[in-house]
Amino acid sequence: MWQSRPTLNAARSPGGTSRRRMFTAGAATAATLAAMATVAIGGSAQAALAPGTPLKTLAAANGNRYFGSDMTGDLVSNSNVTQLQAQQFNMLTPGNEMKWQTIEPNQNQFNFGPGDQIVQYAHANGERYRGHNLVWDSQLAGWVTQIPLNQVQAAMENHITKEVSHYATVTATMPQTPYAWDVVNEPFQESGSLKQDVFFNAMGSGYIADALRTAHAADPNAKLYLNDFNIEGMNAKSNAMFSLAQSLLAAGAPLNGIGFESHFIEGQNPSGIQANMQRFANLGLDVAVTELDDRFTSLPPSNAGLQQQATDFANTVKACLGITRCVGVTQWAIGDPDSWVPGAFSGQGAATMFDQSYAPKPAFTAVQTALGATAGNTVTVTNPGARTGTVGTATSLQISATDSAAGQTLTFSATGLPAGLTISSSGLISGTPTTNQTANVTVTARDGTNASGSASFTWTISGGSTGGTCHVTYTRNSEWPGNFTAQVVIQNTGTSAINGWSLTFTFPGDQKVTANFNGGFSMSGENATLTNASYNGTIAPGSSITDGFQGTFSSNDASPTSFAVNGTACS
Ligand code: 9MR
Repeated sequence: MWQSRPTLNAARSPGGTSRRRMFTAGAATAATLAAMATVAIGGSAQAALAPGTPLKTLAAANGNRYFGSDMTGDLVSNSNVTQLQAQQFNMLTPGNEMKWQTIEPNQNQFNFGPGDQIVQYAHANGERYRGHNLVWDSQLAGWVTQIPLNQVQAAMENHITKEVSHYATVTATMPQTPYAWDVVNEPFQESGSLKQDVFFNAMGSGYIADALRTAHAADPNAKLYLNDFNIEGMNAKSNAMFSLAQSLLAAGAPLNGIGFESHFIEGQNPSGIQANMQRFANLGLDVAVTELDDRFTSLPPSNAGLQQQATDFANTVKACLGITRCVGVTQWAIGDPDSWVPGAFSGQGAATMFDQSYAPKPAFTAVQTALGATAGNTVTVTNPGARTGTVGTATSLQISATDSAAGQTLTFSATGLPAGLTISSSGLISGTPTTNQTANVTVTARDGTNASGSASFTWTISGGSTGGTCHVTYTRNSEWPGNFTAQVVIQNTGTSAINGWSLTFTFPGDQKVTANFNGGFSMSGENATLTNASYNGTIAPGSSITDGFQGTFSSNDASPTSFAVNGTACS
């Protein structure tokens, strides 16, 4: 059984428990070493690289997801570690360098150097990064708890604005903007009550919406997350997070995702991770596994224990793969030597996919298998054919599928659904379309062995406002090998409100949208469609909204020049 960890916070040293960074020789087996490339570094042979297809490649091929790791400044110059990191992972989370204690140690004195170093590492290796974190009761600068309570809101807003603006501005030394921010970290007690920290004491529960709005104003392109541990299964704490997410969305707060940290104990994964994460996804939120590890409570691990750890890792990754809106998985370390666990839980550890010598454990192979392999089963999705719908009229469609193997439970997901529609894990698409568009929908059904099948069809929605005239400004704002981000500003130059928008344009070359930071998207050849999210669909006459997206390209990076909103060409 999973045991809750009410002592996790107490066991941490907020001042920064030092992480063990020892490099011990020779823990890899002869068989493992034979299968691995050995790389000469600084004159010594180091088994630094893992065999087979890298996790990041498998994750990208599996619904365009990422596979990430954390990274700390002391590791950036350690090529033994960075080679493995860059080989396997393509999303970074700074372990400590963007926390309040580091960024603003004294009021209004900002220290961005350590965080910038992590971003530069990410950029140099073609990786994106998640900003971690803006508001947390731990690793908080001491002065925040000493100023009068009536000054805390201004201090929090100033901290968020300065930090988020710094990282949202691309410069020669700050080459890349973040994919996401953990805006509020670990707000809950195990009971599901909000922690009575300085932010709660100053502002009540409203500090969370205020923090999200402040971050959104400073960087409208970053996905904004709440992040917590022990919310992976259904329990009082995850129920509280679910209620909070619902009320924030109802209030129009710019919340885009929930991070499920996933600090597990070997053999004690909670049940129901996928169903729990799916209910958040059904709210229209992204979900992510943000800090995965699976620790042994006594060392060294037995072979049976390593097999169980492999099952734990694979099951967590499969839970993510079963959810369309699960954007990726991050392991909280690169390997066991740089894990936080031994520093926080004496005598415990071995919590990652790579051992004390950075050689892959069974968990690594199991995750590779979960990400890519099938057991030979064939899943066939029945194509419902081209469909039509009307803005404002509720609709539903049950997708059906068959599996060549008996006894498999199929989990459904979809990409490119018309705005306003969602799919349940049992394949029921339902909702009320919000905007005119021709959506290119792909429905996927996946079984317990990770075998999957898909069907694609168009869904044409009409009957909505065509929104009048519009003006679109397109700015390509960052680029790294094969990837770019761009900003689009849609201005309503007409006299009636646009209620729900679908922005269409054609790339001049081989470019693809891979993520819309504030809404949905679909691609058909070079034709791109961006659609609104729940919170940015209305554009009053004379006003505008700003959206951004990430894309890939292979050679032609020219920007599109013609745009249409809800089918009407813009100036
Ligand atoms: O990995 C971080 C470690 O180096 C620090 O000592 C520790 C202090 O609390 O924080 C670690 O990361 C935490 C993360 O920021 C939030 N979730 C729990 C992580 C492990 O404590």
